[in-house]
Amino acid sequence: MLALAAALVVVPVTGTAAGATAADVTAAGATATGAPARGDGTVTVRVVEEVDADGLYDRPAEKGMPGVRVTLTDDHGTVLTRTTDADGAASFRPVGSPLRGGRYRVQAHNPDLASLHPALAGHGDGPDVIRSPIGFVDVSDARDSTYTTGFWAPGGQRREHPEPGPEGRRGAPVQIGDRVWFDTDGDGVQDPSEPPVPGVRVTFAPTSSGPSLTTTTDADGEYYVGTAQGLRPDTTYRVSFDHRGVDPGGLPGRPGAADLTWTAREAGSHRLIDSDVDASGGSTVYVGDPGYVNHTVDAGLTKALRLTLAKADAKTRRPLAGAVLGLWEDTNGTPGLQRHSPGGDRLVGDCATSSTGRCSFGSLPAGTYYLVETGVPEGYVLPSEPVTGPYALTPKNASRGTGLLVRLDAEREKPCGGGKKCA
Ligand SMILES: [Ca+2]
Ligand SMILES: [Ca+2]
Ligand SMILES: [Ca+2]
Ligand SMILES: [Ca+2]
Repeated sequence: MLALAAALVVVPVTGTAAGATAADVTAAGATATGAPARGDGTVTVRVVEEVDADGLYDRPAEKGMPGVRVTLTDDHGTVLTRTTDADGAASFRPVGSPLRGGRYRVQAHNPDLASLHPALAGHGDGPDVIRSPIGFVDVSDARDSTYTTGFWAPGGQRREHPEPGPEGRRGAPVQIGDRVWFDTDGDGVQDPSEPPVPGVRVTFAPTSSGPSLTTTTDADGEYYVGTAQGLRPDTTYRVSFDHRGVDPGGLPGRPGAADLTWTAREAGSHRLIDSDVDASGGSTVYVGDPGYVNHTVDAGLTKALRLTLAKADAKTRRPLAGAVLGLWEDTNGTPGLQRHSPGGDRLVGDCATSSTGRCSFGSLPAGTYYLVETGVPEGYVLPSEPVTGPYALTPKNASRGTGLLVRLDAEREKPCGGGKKCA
């Protein structure tokens, strides 16, 4: 039965990826010069039961956790699943599997949500440093990678002589993390090949009173703030991310520093791999009881998008100045534009066309937008349906030059009988 449990399980998500064979992988890996690429190395995931909450796997006192489900996911959403062995280890060899790309997302799934928390993450890169239950590995070019993660029971409820309840947990440390990344495709999700962003300042300011705590994301884009840094349990913090110290030169597409913006918030259904910050890089986080560990507070940077509107006279095609439009972002999860408040979509702002007939909205995250005409120049009429859209903005269609260009026509007022204007 153990052999069966540890067997490779392929969960097909896309037909092409799941249908691929070892031969396909080899063919795709061949380089233009004919020299074969070296393929992926091995990913080893170790899952340990933390005891002393120091962020390190301390053998032999701390044991590996057998029977934990571990998954490896590629950019296409193809997933390989394994179960940890008696030592708490699971090993993946992506070569010959449907996985593609060399950079993968690792997840160890909590086997006992009722009593286990993610273990506190340690700092640094050593193989015995415990990291978040979800993370990222690069095994391209035959690099091997060992990823150590774990779980713990604050207060030792699962140990031989437990001190259950608040007494046992008093003084247990707390920790919040964990990642800033570059959302290349602007979808708000941490895809396996999207790179981390080091150098982002993260500040925790209590909403009541007390000092602020500041840290900076490391080479893996990760940050952790915990008891050792002064984080307090049962406290609400305003968390702000500041990307002004980031060198954007190494990011995909080499965006200018002014082109960086925060990506869509709370996209998808998976809090461990979404972005949690609003347009200004802020989020509110409640730190719970002693022992509380939350590694889901992430922030995605992306290249700012632009929408440009070009307004012209319907008949003469001449650019028209003085038209006023509002831009709305579809943020409420309900298809279509809802302008009521509360619960409606978000008004981004207004713009008025200049003598070129154009006006632009910049610094936009990827998403779905609507335009609403609210004013027309003298001699023109508002259209009977002032809302146009939806316009889907993506890094592909809206990151260069004018961004997504929307052309709208304006109709002149119809003269009433006898060549006079209607009253
Ligand atoms: Ca430890
Ligand atoms: Ca993404
Ligand atoms: Ca998150
Ligand atoms: Ca909506």
